[in-house]
Amino acid sequence: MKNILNAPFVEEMKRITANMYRQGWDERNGGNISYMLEEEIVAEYLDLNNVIRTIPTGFDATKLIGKIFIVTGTGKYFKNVEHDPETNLGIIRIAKDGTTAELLWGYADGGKFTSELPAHLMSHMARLEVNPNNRVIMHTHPTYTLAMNHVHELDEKKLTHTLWEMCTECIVVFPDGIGVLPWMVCGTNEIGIATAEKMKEFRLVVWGLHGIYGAGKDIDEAFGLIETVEKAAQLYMLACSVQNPRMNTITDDNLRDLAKAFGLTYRTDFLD
Ligand code: 2HA
Ligand code: ZN
Repeated sequence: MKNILNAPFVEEMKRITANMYRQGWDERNGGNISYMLEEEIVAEYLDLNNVIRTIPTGFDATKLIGKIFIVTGTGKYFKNVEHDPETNLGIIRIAKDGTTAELLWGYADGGKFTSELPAHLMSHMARLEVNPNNRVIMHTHPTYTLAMNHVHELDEKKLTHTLWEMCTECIVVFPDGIGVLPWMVCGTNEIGIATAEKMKEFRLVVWGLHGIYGAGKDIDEAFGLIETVEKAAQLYMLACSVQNPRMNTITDDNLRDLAKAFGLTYRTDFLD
C-alpha cells in the first residue's frame, strides 16, 4: 500500500488550500473544498474495507452512494492543511443508505467534514447531471468579490454583466455567467438546496455577502473560475473608488464580437 501522505490528491489539496489562504480569501476556518476521487486510485493508498467511523450527513445523497471524496474539515483552517493534512482533511465514502459518510482516512482529532457538506454534495449531484466529469466544488470568501457584494446589485444578470465588462477574458472564462443567492444562513440544508438549484445552470454561485462557490472537472477549473471573478471584482472596486460611473468600459458590442471570435455559447440574455 502506498503512503497516502504522498498521494497526488492530498498534495493538490495541500497546495490549493495554502494558495487560497495566501490570497487572503480563507481567514480563520473560512472556505471548504470537496473533491471526488477515483475508487481505484484511492485503493492504492487505503484499504477501502476499513471504515474508521461513520458520520451521519443529515441529508439524502442517494445519487452519490459509493462515491469517495476528500473534504476539508469543519472548523479547520486552510493555513494548517499543508502542515497537518491528516487532521484538517478527511476522505469519506457515501454509504449505502445515502445519508451516512464512512470515514476512510483523516479528521484525526475526531473531527468531521465541513459544515457546508450539504451545499457541496448537493452541488456535486447537480453538476454531475450537467457534466459527468465534474469533480470539484470549492467555496471561499474572496475579498474584492465580497466588497463588490456591498456596493453592486445582487442580481445575476447585472453582476455577470458588470464583471464581463471589467476584463476581456471574463466572458471567455465564464460565458455561462454567475448565479446569485441572496444572503442566507450558511451551513444548512436550505442553502445547500438553493446552491444546487443554481448549479444546474451555473458553475459559479455567489452567496450574497458571504462568498462564492465554484465547480469544475478539477481543482484548476474551479479555482480558475473563482480567481477570474475575483480579479474582475478587484478591478471594479479599484476603478469605482476613483471614478463612478466609469469613463471607459468593454461594451456589449465588444462582448458580442468576443463571443463570435471565440465561438462561445453564452448567456446572450445577460447583455442589454
Ligand atoms: O467553513 O466558509 O461557509 C467555513 C465557511 C462557512
Ligand atoms: Zn463560507
